[in-house]
Amino acid sequence: MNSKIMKVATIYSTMTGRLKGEDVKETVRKLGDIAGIFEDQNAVKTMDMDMLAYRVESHHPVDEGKSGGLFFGTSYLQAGKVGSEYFMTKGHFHSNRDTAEYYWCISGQGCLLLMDEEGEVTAESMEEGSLHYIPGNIAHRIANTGDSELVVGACWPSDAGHDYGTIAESGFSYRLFDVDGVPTLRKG
Ligand code: M6P
Ligand code: ZN
Repeated sequence: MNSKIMKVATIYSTMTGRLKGEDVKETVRKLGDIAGIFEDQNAVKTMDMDMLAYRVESHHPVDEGKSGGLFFGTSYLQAGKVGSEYFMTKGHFHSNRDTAEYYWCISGQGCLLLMDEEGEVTAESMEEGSLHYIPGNIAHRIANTGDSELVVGACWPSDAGHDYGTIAESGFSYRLFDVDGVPTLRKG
C-alpha cells in the first residue's frame, strides 16, 4: 500500500462551479456557433457573432465512450436574447439513448427543457440549489431567463455521447420566449 495521502490534481469550487487542474477541458460556444438554433434569424443577423454564448468546463478522468465511468462539468450560459427568445444551449439527446444525467443550478435563473423522442416537452425552472434528474431517452437544453450568468453543474456517464444531429434537424418542439418579462413556452 502507498501510505502517503495524495493531494488531488483537480479542484472544484462548490460556490462557483469552477473546475481547475488535471483532465479539465473547456468548450467555448460563441453566438456564431449556435446562431441556427434561434427562431428569429433576422435578429441573429444584427448581433455580434463573436459574442460569448456559453462555456463548459468539464472533467474527463476516463476516455469518452468508456462504460462505467462518469464525466462532470459546469456550464456558464450568458444572459441575453435573440429577439425575445432567451439564450440557450444547443441541447442534445445522448447517443447511447438510455443514459441519464444530473443537472443542478449553482447560480442564476433559468429553465431546463426536456423532450422525449415523440417531441413531448416538459420544463423545469432552475434557481440556486434546484436539482434536475434527466432520465434516459430525453433531450435536454437550458435557457437563461435571468439578467445574470446561469451556472449549471452536470454529471453524466462517460459512454452517453452527444447526439446533436437530431436536434439540429428537428429542434425542440417548444421554445422559450420573454413575453412581457415572463418566460413563456411557445410551440415551434
Ligand atoms: C452540460 C452537459 C454536457 C454538455 C453541456 C452543454 O455540462 O450536459 O454534456 O455538453 O452541458 O450542453 P450542450 O452540449 O447541449 O451544448
Ligand atoms: Zn447530456
